[in-house]
Amino acid sequence: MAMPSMDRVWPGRPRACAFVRVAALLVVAGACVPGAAWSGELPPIVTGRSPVRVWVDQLGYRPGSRKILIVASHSPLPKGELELLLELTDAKTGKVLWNSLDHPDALKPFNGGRKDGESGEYVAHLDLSHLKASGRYYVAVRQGDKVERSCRFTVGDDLYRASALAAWKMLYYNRADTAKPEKHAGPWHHKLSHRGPNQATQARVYKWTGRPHWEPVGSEVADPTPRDVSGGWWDAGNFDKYMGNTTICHNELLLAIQLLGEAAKDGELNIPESGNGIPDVLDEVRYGTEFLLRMADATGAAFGRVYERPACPPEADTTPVMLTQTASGATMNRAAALAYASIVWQERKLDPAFARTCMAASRKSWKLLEARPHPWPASPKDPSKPAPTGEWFFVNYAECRALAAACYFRATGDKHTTPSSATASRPGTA
Ligand SMILES: [Ca+2]
Repeated sequence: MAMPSMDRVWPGRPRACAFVRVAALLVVAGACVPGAAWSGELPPIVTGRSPVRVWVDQLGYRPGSRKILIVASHSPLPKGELELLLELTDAKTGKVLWNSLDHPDALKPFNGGRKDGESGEYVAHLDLSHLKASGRYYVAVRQGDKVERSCRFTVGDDLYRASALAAWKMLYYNRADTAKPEKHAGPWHHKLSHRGPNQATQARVYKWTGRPHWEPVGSEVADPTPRDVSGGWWDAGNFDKYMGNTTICHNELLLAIQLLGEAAKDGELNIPESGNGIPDVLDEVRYGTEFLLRMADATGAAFGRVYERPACPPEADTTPVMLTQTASGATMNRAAALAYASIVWQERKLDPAFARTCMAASRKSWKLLEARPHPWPASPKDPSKPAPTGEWFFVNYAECRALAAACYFRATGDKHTTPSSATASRPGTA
């Protein structure tokens, strides 16, 4: 660490004499003098009501990356060390490694020191890019005898790994219609849900009453055929399973898997499929893929939404699971998603039979759409547009059609599997 520079001052502030600066340091440093015993107690963390807040990237910073922390206040930020001292502190030892008194240029006022129009705060950037040693740190904020601290943050090479795996594991927590044992789900464990009579394995199409997309589809059964639409991921706090949301998430996860390549490993997520020799991220996506396989009738026409009533714990709900009617938008979304899944499984060479199953289901939906061109059901007011069926939204039809066609071409190399000029000219198609 560089020695304190005594000839540098805060921007715009007259040069202070060395005595004043040293005295100020001793005053504001309070009990945190070098050599003082570390009690292990951390200062209280800043809140939105703290006079001066320091916000950090809680994911952390790589050793070689820029490290810009945000200093914010509802009042103009103090410009003198007599009023404010920021101390970079080792969170494990309590040792102060660096302070703003010695490095006043590290704090750069934002917007010329004027109030920031968007946040409504006075803001400055604290540049700690010099900090390259891996470890755990915080920034103490000292004003007079008051001391608070930022959230702790990490500097390290692999700091994004834990957060990335946590993001993937979120999908497991959102799995629908299954039990989640404590060994996989921790405090969010629960028993088998939505598997009773008329639930996920016996769902029926209901007549949509026009209610919002997070509410029950309706009260009147439109088609009494029981259908297994179990699996997939609940959308959020509501337990709907939307074709649009599922497929866009599913497809982006497949892209992530392609980009990860060999970096994706088995046993990374602590899920039921950990240890089966298949990368856990691919196992997780398959939970969605298998749901999409179920989300169609015998003709390949896909349903737009599954409604499951939310409950806590999930198994407490015993009410019927409801489907919206089949729609061309859902059908193309499904065709594209299954085609893409087939390609990724072919690339991995881990389950050729599953790859073929996905491709066959996709092509069936595609051929249905060739025979029954989009959109259906059509809007009574404008037959060129689809009628809403309570599904919420679908992924762009033309984009999905292009994705499906690209996957067919990738799989076969046959240009005749790509869209014909006749279908391409139809309304709503690419
Ligand atoms: Ca696995």
